[in-house]
Amino acid sequence: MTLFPSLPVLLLCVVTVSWSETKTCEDAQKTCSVITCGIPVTNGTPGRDGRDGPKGEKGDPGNGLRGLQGPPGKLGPPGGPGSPGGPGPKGQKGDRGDSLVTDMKLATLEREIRVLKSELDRTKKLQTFSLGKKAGKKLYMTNGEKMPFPKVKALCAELQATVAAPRSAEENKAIQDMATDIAFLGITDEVTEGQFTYVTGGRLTYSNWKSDEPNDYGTGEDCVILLKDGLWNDISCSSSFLAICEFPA
Ligand SMILES: [Ca+2]
Ligand SMILES: [Ca+2]
Repeated sequence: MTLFPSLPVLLLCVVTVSWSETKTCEDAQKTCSVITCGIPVTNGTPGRDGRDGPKGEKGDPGNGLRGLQGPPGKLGPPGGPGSPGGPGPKGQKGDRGDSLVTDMKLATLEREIRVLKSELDRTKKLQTFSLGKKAGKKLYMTNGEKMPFPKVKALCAELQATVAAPRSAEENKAIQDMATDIAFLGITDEVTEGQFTYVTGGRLTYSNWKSDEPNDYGTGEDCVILLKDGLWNDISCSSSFLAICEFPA
């Protein structure tokens, strides 16, 4: 009884399908609630493409040729100041600064050099003299030259010596022994006539005048010579006689 009322619908549905094969199953289902659409028909048009799947993992680097190196990039911003470097190596010792002590030492050296130079100069001049005669603490030397008394004084002064002036018989004998000729003595009365003194100053402590001398003969005689016999005579200072100098020994 239940199948009967639906039979006309079923039949109608079969007829409808057979009559129009182009009818879609969907359409059939709208009208046929019982019959399934299992009847094979021609394939339909492909459906729309599905949505993109999730991103895959990064692949391994390819083995192809590397591209050409691109141009250098823009200059980057200047970096910040670096940390301070370590201490450098120790420098060489500098010159000595100008100090008062250095200046004083330099002045002392210069003074000593001047003294040495003077001593050397004096030694050279002494070498021109013949070997002198020593009496007590005095050394008498001569260069064998004859000259006026002013020149004798100057020569001895240049040698830092004085004109020979005996203050005792011993010294008088020493000068006499070395004198090769009549020589000037370092004695005059140029300051006060008749009052003989040493050129270096002071009244005579010893004299050995020849008889009748000094006589200040002629226009005047203010210098003294030692004769070959050791006696003294006053004579003109402008006359030339042997130069004998006296050095402290
Ligand atoms: Ca005189
Ligand atoms: Ca005289």
